[in-house]
Parts: sequence; structure tokens; C-alpha cells
Amino acid sequence: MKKISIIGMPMDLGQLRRGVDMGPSAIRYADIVERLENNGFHVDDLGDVQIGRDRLETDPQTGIRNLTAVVKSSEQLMAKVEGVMKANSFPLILGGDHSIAIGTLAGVTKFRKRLGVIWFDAHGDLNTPETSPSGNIHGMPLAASIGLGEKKLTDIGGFTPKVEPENVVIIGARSLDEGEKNLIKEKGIKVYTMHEIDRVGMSSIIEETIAYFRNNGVDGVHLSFDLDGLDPLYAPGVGTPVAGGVTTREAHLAMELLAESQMITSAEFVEVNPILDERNKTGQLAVDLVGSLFGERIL
Ligand code: 6HN
Ligand code: MN
Ligand code: MN
Ligand code: MN
Repeated sequence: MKKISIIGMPMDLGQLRRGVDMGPSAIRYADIVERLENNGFHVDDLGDVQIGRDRLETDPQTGIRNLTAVVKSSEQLMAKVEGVMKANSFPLILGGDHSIAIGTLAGVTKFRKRLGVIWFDAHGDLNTPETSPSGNIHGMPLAASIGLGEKKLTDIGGFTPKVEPENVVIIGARSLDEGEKNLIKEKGIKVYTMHEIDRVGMSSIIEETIAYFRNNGVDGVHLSFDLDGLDPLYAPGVGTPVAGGVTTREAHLAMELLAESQMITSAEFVEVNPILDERNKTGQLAVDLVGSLFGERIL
């Protein structure tokens, strides 16, 4: 596919740290459009989805923060993503905190009945309101997308689940809550923690992931890339950093192998927080990784 549509999702209501709403600006400032155009793509920047600021709240029953506003914005993102899919363009969404994946996946899966998802992240994002230690929706989007947790989140778009647990692969995990660990076992979700990455190397893991999706007969693969999957040494501009992460080169290698596989059909890069960053290092890294994902090579 030669056409890419960029959607900014300046969402910061899925967590408590200010500044992640400036993520899309930081990534654009690092020249994402030019970078992709120079690599032969036609790029349309569709601008930002409006994030509702109305009725900021914590639900006393479930402890979920800002549920109403997150649902409303997710529906808007879903509609935008649907439009991009309909136009046969590649949806590239810029976050924003990781709660945005709920809307992205709702839009993408209107067109893909058997979507594979790569969840590149230090975290599992598999909490439900019952297991969440924080009430933050950015810790829940993968659970919601496989149909678990708050109904207002799982049912966005009028259907659930968006993705089957066996079509999910988590890469880079090193901070999982107890409830998430239980859910991973119960649902048989494939997880490559940092331990496996250290042991067998990123190349084997991506090759296995590709083979796994081919074997499952998926009709597309979405890459949900949380910058906190990288070590905070390389990606300091994130709200929930966890030491002991993926290196810059390992992340590039993953993107290069995914580019070669031609399997990725939609993507989002999330959790870039320029307020916490060092001179837009993390925003720049996101753009460099997008470059690799779309086939840029060193030579
Ligand atoms: N993220 N597991 C923690 C929680 O609050 O549920 C952290 C979640 C982090 C989410 O980085 O996208
Ligand atoms: Mn155009
Ligand atoms: Mn995440
Ligand atoms: Mn994370």
C-alpha cells in the first residue's frame, strides 16, 4: 500500500500525567510526514481528533477515570479510522495515551474479521476495572479489545470482541499486574517478555510472531506500539517508564522485519509525552521507528 493517513489522537485522559496530549505534535515536529513522503508514500495528515474535556470524573462504582470522555473520543477515532480503511489507505495513529487503541481497533476491525495484534509494550494493558491498580484506562485497552471489562469500553462500535486472544502477541513485557498474569494464562495469550527477548533475540521473536499469525490465518495485523516498550534510556518521554527494556536497535530490527513481512496493515505509536522527554528524543525515535516500519533501510 502506498497511501498512509495520519490521525493525531491527543488523548491524556487514560492516565494522570499531563503532556501526553502533546504527543502527536511532538511526532509531527520530528517530520513524520516528510520522512514517509521521502520514502515514496503519499501521506495525508488528517489532523487531530477532538478530545472531550467535559465531565472529567472517577466512577465511584468501578473507579474508572474519565470513562465518558474516553468513550466519546474513542468513537470519534473509530469513525476516522473507518474512513481511512474505506479509502484503502493505511491508518497510522499518533497518541496520546494507550487508551486510544480501543478506538483504533474498533475502526480497523469493522473491516478485518480476524485481525492479528502486536502489542509492543512494557505492560500488558490487560486490566479490567476489577484488577486495575490505578483506574487508568490506558492500562485496560487490550482487555477491552478482547471483550473484557467495562461494557462501555468493550462495546464501542456496537460489537465485541474486536480481537480474539489467540491473535494477540505481546512483546517487551516486564511489568504485569497479578490480574493480568492470571488473564494471560487463562486466555492463552502469547507473550514475549524481556526474558525471551534476551534469550533468543528479537529476530527470532519477530519471525515466530509472523509464523504464528500466518498459521492462525489472520486477515491483517495491527501494530500497537507503546514507546515505553523501549528502555527509558532511549525513550525517556513516557509516563510509565520501566527499566530493563528493549534497545533502540532491537526495536528497529523488529520494525525492519515487520516491513519485510508486509504483514502490518495498521499501526499506532503511543505514550509519547514531550513534557517528560529530553529534547524530543522519544518523538524523534517514534518517527525513526515508523521509518523502519515502512521499509527505510540503512543502505
Ligand atoms: N500503558 N498496569 C498499570 C495500570 O495502571 O494498569 C500501568 C499501565 C500502563 C499502561 O503504559 O499503556
Ligand atoms: Mn493528499
Ligand atoms: Mn501501553
Ligand atoms: Mn506501557
